[in-house]
Amino acid sequence: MVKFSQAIVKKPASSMIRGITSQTGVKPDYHSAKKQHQAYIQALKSCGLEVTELEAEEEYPDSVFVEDPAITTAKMAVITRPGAESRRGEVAAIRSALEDFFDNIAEINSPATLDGGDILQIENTFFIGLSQRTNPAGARQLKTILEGYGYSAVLLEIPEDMLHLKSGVSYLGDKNLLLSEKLSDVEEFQNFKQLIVPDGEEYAANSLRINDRVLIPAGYPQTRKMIAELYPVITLEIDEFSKLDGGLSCLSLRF
Ligand code: CIR
Repeated sequence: MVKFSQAIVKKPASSMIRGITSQTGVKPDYHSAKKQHQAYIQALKSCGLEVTELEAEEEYPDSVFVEDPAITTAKMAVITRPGAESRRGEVAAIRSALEDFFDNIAEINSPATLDGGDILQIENTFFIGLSQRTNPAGARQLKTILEGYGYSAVLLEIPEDMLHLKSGVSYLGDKNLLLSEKLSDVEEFQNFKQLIVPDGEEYAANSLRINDRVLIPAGYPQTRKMIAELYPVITLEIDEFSKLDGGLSCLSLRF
């Protein structure tokens, strides 16, 4: 399992109440989101990470989801071109933050689009989800970049009702793949031990292994039990971010 020592997060902006969401009639509460975000940072620290906390960017309501404008690996970082137009400008602040840590920074260029939420790293292989946000040109550009650094990359179609690949699957390490039933038939996922999240707990498929622990969202007891049999877990309240279709992985870049 890849070991992490650093994380980058960004404070939620009060404009997050206007963030993109597929859900009707829900709006996050900014004050509660700030508390949940602080607890998230504490959890990252308890996993041994040094956390760089970027200032909020009011101009970009979804900018708390720092996973989407970049991809970080042990060898280099990639600045993406987010699929949602309202999020394209998020890359500038992320780039300058990453320059403090990475000598090699590549970028995805127009007409390609790609969101970091579609990228699942399993050891030296990167699975790239083709989604509403990541187009084939984006996936191909990333594949070429990654192969240039000795990684392999595999492109996958994801179901239309899934925002990102990682909305439906997380790698827990030791060949354990936590995933939604909807992704269980994917050919490339057959060589893993599949832990399928039960009906009604699909959101918990976005859990996050960091070093020795697994962060999981609160409110999904069956998934929690399944994971707790394998790893120490940290349960986090994250519902203000789930109202914007975001999960635990979306809130940080880890490397
Ligand atoms: C969006 O629709 O772009 C945000 N509201 C949520 C992004 C979640 N990010 C992720 O899954 N990596």
